[in-house]
Amino acid sequence: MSPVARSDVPRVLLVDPYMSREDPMERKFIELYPSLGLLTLGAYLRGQDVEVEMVDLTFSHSTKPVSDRIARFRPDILGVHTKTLTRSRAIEISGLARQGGAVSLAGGPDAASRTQAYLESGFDAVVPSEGEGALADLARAVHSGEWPCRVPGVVHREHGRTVRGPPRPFLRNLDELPLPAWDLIDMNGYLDRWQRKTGERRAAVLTSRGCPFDCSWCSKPTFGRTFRQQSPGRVMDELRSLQSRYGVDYVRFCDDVFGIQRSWLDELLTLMESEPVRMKFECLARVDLLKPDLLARMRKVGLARVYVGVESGSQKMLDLMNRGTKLAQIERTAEALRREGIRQFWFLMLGYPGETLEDIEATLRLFRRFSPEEYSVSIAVPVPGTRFFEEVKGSARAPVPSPKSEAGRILLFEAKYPERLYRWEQRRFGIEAALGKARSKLGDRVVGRIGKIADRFHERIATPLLTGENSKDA
Ligand code: B12
Ligand code: SF4
Repeated sequence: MSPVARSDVPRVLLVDPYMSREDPMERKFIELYPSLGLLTLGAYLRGQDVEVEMVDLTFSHSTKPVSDRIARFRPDILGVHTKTLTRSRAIEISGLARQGGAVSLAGGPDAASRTQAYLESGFDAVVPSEGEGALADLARAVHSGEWPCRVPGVVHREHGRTVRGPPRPFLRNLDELPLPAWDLIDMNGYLDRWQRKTGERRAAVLTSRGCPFDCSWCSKPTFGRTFRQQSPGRVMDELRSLQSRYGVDYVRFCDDVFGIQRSWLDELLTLMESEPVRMKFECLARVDLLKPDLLARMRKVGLARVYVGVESGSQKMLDLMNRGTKLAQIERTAEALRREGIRQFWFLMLGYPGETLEDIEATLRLFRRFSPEEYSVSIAVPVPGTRFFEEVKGSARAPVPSPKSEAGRILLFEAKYPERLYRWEQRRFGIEAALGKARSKLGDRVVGRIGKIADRFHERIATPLLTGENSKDA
């Protein structure tokens, strides 16, 4: 593009290409939050004298808001957040940037995993890791006409070649990041929607970046196994600000794993106990970290729901996945959550290599025993960059991303059983959940009998039919 200065300061237009109406999971779980990555990038850029605007397509039906904004704002850079689910839309938007004379830049998890593919599909550059410093430097370079050039943390295409800028170290102190620039988007649109659905004004907060654990199927392309966290005091500032500016009364802590360091969590809980920010909250946590005494304390300051990565009811499978958790810890946590009256949302996975019908049965038994209020059972998705992907890539089945594959509803590799078996097993969890809910009305005996009939149908009819095998296990 031509290096014509359009204003005194660089201009960056950020775009979230996610459209909720295309996401099957969203329709099911009604979880909508704006991208904290983009809002933090926006706030950081403002602090660096970069003019920034954002188009959030979450509630849109087309990409027209992007072309309209390019025409009006005339950005130097159009920066797109990427997830696998939104890849084709992101590529479409890079074309709009080209037409508008802006440098198209991709960042976020999908572009980090498939940097080369993004460059070959039309993006001028990719930031495959932490974005703040890289984007600010790139904006200055483009605005002053130095582009294309090597910028630390940026990969770009030049004369058909891929050129990598020098590596850029991660930000050392997350407390130095400004509060997310919530005013860049229709924050009240999200909050009003939540209020209509739940009666609460819900917002997302992030207290850390990265995760030091090493589950074999987990993709962590941007921050890898690094881990940094904000101080508890900084977290309290963000909560107070959300409450006073937007009337937020419920927060989702979006960290990969909340409260990895016990001393940090104790300090945050002490602050929450002593200060008047009274909010309900939810988080995703690991069963090995959620000790019962901790849960009781968290409940008192507002913990309402916990997402638990249970994954499997078979210790063999947990070990194969390198989860680092024990069945006993899952049981202890599920019991403690129930005792404290905290809702539990279980993540479960089917089809991981090595899993037999016996292992699936063990997962179903565990599910039956605790009847979590909410759950999601996905068919394992091999994401590039993970050990799981490496293990099954020779038998990959559907490389094209689609909402269904992303949401773990179709089988993407040659697993032990046919896809139809896993789809049926997913339904069995649905039946089990419905029976769990009906227990209070129908009573234990009736529910137990229906459960037995369903089990018999599964064993004698469904399994042989769907696997083509007669024995219970292979
Ligand atoms: C919180 C969260 C959510 C929240 C909020 C989503 C949202 N609006 O962003 C909820 C629960 C709604 C959610 C939903 C989904 N999520 Co989610 N989610 C996360 C989680 C745990 C944290 C995201 C986050 O805030 N990170 C912290 C910020 C600071 O990091 P960041 O977003 O990556 O941004 C930094 C860099 O990547 C970079 N960057 C990002 N964008 C850009 C753009 C430019 C131009 C530049 C230069 C840099 C840049 O700079 C940022 C700051 O340093 C991540 C896991 C993770 N650790 O990232 C999964 C994750 C992003 N989600 C994932 C998925 C699959 C989904 C869903 C598609 C699930 C589904 N429905 O099937 C939906 C999509 C919904 C949506 N709105 O996009 C995957 C994406 C994998 C992939 N390759 O696509 C992840 C990586 C989890 C995983 N390991 O599988 N999610
Ligand atoms: S699944 Fe969760 S605990 Fe495991 S590595 Fe990924 S983010 Fe960390």
